[in-house]
Amino acid sequence: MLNAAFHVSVAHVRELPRDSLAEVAFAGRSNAGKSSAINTLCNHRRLAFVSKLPGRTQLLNFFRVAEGRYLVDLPGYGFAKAPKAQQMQWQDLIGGYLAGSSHLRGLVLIMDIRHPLTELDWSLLEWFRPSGKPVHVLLSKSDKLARGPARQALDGVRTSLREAGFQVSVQLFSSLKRMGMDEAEGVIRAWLGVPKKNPAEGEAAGTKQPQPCVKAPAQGGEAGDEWKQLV
Ligand SMILES: Nc1nc2c(ncn2[C@@H]2O[C@H](COP(=O)(O)OP(=O)(O)OP(=O)(O)O)[C@@H](O)[C@H]2O)c(=O)[nH]1
Ligand SMILES: [Mg+2]
Repeated sequence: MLNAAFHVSVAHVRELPRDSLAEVAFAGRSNAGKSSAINTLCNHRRLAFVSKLPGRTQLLNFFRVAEGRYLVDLPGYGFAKAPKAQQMQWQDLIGGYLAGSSHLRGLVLIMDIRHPLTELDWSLLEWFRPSGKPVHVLLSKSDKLARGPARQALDGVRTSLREAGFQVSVQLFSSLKRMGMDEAEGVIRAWLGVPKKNPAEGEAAGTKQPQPCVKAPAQGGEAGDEWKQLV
């Protein structure tokens, strides 16, 4: 289990935490279970906002795991019902962050096990590949499939990624059943450089109350421009 506290919500890449040393981002289609995975890995019911309705996470939400070490909950992509302008803005924000953050150590890509490797997932993987940063896939909602079909889906995704030339690790995960926790936590800790028995964790978790959500400034179309400046 990771100990984390909410740190800040960010609407523009220029507002990223200044003390950051290492970040692990959670990306994936809208409703895939990103926020749920963060809550589960941090053993917290409402750290990140979860919703039955897609498009719930609209900002970059930073959760502090240790001094200068963050998990980043990204807005989901592919939420067709969102207005076009908003979709573009989210893409700019996600793309700007993923391309521009020098502290990003790795990407956790969440895919619903029943709908893995959609076109948008492939686009993200292709787009992120030149960064050379590692990707770890969580096949979420694995509780929705019986053991055999889940295993088949896992093998299928691994094979497809390998055949496409991606060196990406893949695992089964369920927030509902708390399945796959240790493996995911191990990957994230290694990327963040936060070993399991880290004395700094006590400070990050228990003693400090999560801060209230920082009100985001009115969102314009500037995130894309910020990205261009950064890349
Ligand atoms: N059965 C099952 N449902 C899950 C699991 N993880 C998430 N869900 C459900 O899926 C829905 C979406 O979960 P979220 O965690 O909000 O998804 P998200 O990827 O953060 O969504 P956006 O912020 O909209 O991009 C919610 O109704 C969750 O309860 C899981 O492991 N098993
Ligand atoms: Mg979310």
